[in-house]
Amino acid sequence: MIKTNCAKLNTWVKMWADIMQPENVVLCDGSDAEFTRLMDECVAEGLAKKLNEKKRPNSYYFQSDPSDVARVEGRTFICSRKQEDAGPTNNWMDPKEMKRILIGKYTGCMKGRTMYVIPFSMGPLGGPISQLGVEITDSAYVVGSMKIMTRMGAGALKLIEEKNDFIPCIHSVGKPLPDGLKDAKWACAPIDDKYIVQFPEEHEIWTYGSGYGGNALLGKKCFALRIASKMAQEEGWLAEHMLILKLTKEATKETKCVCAAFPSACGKTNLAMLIPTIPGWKVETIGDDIAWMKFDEDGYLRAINPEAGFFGVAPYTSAKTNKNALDSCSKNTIFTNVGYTPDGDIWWEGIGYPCPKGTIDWKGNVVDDPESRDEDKNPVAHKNSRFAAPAANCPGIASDWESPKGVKVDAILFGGRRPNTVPLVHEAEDWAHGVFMGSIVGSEVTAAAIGLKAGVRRDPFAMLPFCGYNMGDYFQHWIDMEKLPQAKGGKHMPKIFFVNWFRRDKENPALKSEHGFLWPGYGDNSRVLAYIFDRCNGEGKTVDTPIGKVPAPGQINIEGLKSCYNEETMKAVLTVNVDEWKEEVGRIEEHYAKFAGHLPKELSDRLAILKQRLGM
Ligand code: SAT
Ligand code: MN
Repeated sequence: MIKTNCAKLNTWVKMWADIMQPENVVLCDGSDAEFTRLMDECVAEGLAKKLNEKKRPNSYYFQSDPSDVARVEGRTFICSRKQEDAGPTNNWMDPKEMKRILIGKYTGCMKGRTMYVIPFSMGPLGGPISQLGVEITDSAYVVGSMKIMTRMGAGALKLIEEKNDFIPCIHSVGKPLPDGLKDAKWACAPIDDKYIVQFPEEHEIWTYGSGYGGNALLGKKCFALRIASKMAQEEGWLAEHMLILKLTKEATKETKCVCAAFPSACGKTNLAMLIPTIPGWKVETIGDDIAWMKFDEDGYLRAINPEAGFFGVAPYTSAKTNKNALDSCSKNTIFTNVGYTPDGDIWWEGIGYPCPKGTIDWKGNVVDDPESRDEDKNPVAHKNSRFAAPAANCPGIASDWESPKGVKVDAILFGGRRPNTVPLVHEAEDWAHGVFMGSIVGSEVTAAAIGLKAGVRRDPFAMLPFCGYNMGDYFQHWIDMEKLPQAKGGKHMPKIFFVNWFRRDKENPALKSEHGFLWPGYGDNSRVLAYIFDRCNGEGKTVDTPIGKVPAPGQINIEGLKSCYNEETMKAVLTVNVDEWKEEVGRIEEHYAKFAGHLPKELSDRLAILKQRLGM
């Protein structure tokens, strides 16, 4: 059994070891040597491949079971004592009942396996916004990934010992190995037997049956979003599904920090690592997925990235779409479910060069004829294949990305993928209006998305699967932030903007070659960031519309863009069409109806203002 100077930890580990009955228990120190040793053990057991040391030093390749390739939202539960406190957007079960079920599953679940004990810190060690946790797991892959994604090991343990406290995180792949049974290449339980469970009142996480991503790396979505969002509500801070970037105007060396929330498939990682196309501006990355924000003594919101790595979607990451992300996985990286090339490197669709003949696909089959392969039906890399890469590898990482006190947040962005209705950028009139914007975030989905009807799929604050309590109460918490004593009168709240890079124009043939989008996106989004920067200084001219302030003509720099993006297209991309917004109001009312009894009055008031302005 392990022996630390944290009595609570010793007792807790002993209790779980008695239940799970592992062959042995190992306390992880987080060293580079430990990482290499564990990964090399996986290689020796046939669970992983070591990548070509010359091409991709200290990096490893895993293939998951085909049934275990993503988060499982249908098997994710918020087990608050009252169902109402989980709210209308979360699966719920009574915590006592859930614990009874899971203790049954956990009993003997680590037979024949090693129990790893992982002390970790979310955020820089000892920082005022950081939090401590300990994950128990029977997966060496999880240990290696946690080493990349969190500050893990001896340093975190020392702080846990000082505090005698931590957030308990329990994980098992749910596949005991009794009597020397040989391990599967990727151990996991069947889909109906997977459990991703949060107990928000106790600040505990219990998961079972999956080894993949957010189901198993418990620092990420389970802790840093679901549990932390609840802690943040209790303590007056924010735990958000947001990237953090730092924008510098080179002429004056002035900087602004921006946090941004987008539903999936909106290019969040690309924005976090953007390389500006306009001269005189620099974007640096602080985080690509999660932001924790707390007021400082002067009432400014400051943000940290609680993670230490990027768990990024691999396909379509290329030198063209996101060079910084590609460079981040040049070494010390774990790849899962991508292709494995004959020279011991990785490959995925959209990496920017053809698939080498003889590559092994994510299911383990040899790709004989890469050219004739149907990328949609049978991709070489699974669509949710991932790299786990240290953030420190990123050439565009900001020098202060690990600042324990965090960076001052100047602006918050919300966005979605909307082919119409929503302009390129508009600005909230005040904090409550900004919260309204966050509450109606959504993306247009096509009927092809399985099981969904076409239309706008709402994903408020991009937190739909990640809010650890009633989402209506979460809206209220956002509203209340500016009124907290820590906000010191709310004078320094960040400005809030809504962006939409995805507006289309069917009428304009010149844009057809540009996939019909009215805005070029990618690095050219720096033009919108530059406008937002100026707005944070009270500069730049705006026009009032029923939905908020949009840039006055000529305010967004379009110099050097292709000729199809001109003043004409700018007018189209910034238009606020009253009829489209009248339809949008109907959809917002439908969306808000779900939160009846928990919807803040400030939000229904804001909707009433919008209706009145639209003449409804
Ligand atoms: O698997 S993760 O939860 O880490 C990533 C995601 O699905 O958003
Ligand atoms: Mn995410």
